[in-house]
Amino acid sequence: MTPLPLHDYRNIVLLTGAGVSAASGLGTYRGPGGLWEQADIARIADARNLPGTLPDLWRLYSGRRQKALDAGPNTAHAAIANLQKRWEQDGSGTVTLFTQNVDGLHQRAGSPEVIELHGSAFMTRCTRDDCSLVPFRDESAYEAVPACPECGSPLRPAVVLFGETLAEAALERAGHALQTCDLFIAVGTSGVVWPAARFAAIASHSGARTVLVNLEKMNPPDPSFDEEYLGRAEEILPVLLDCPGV
Ligand code: BJW
Ligand code: ZN
Repeated sequence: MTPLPLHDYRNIVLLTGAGVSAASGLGTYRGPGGLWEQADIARIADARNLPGTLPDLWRLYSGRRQKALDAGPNTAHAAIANLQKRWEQDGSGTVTLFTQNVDGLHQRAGSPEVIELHGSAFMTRCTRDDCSLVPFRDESAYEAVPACPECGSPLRPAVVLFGETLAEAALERAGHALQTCDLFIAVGTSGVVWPAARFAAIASHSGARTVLVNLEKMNPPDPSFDEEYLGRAEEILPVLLDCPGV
């Protein structure tokens, strides 16, 4: 395997999923041992079951906060951060990083900008959409559903559940970045969750070279990818992104 000819490209877009954090000890969602295998998780992850699922949602996220805090970024996160910083310094073009992960590990690896499509496990917000409470950074583990200090409604983790729309700003950023990129790299994602599942198709339609780095082939296959590197992101990315020392 040789590094990608990164200097041939001006605008690079990266999309990451749970597979980039696998080497940090955080489980993926799907596949053997994945979070999805746990009983009831599909019900908890669906916004249509709120507010009844809030106690379970907090139990789940209190545990996931602790696991993510105990974990550290791996060489996949480091290689991406390294690329972003190199590009920032020499003005070669743009590198825009979108992640579906909520674990904060890209930030802890030093990525200067991370667009969190599915929110953050470390942000808490009010369940009442018109409440004045500003979502806040929160590492707490809760044993009972906490109440909003502004309006008394229940609080919830600021993550995007099934049936909820992604933040408008993130979607706009994605629309622009995907239409103007000339290299698109998806890493560690099963590619089944929308709207991120469509990113490769949009980038390909815009004329970008599209690359998948994943442990296994997508199922069903996504014909939008020009090439695939099958294996561990933490081993492949330092080579592909040409930062072997990370
Ligand atoms: C490695 C590795 C290593 C391992 N190296 N690789 C029908 C058709 C189309 C769309 C829909 C539909 N019905 C409903 C929808 C919409 C729905 C959706 O997509 N559903 C599909 C499942 C069908 N999407 C939504 O609801 C989204 N909102 C939306 O679309 O709004 C508009 C709308 C609303 C309503 C109806 C229609 C439209 C919101 C999606 C929110 C997703 N939220 C979650 C978190 C839930 C809470 C929680 O538990 O945290 O986000 S779900 C979960 O999946 C999480 C992830 O970010 C997301 C993506 O998973 P990811 O990252 O791809 O992980 P995995 O585990 O799936 O894959 C990991 C991969 O890594 C594997 O392939 C491994 O092989 C690999 N790997 N180790 C490299 N070392
Ligand atoms: Zn409130």
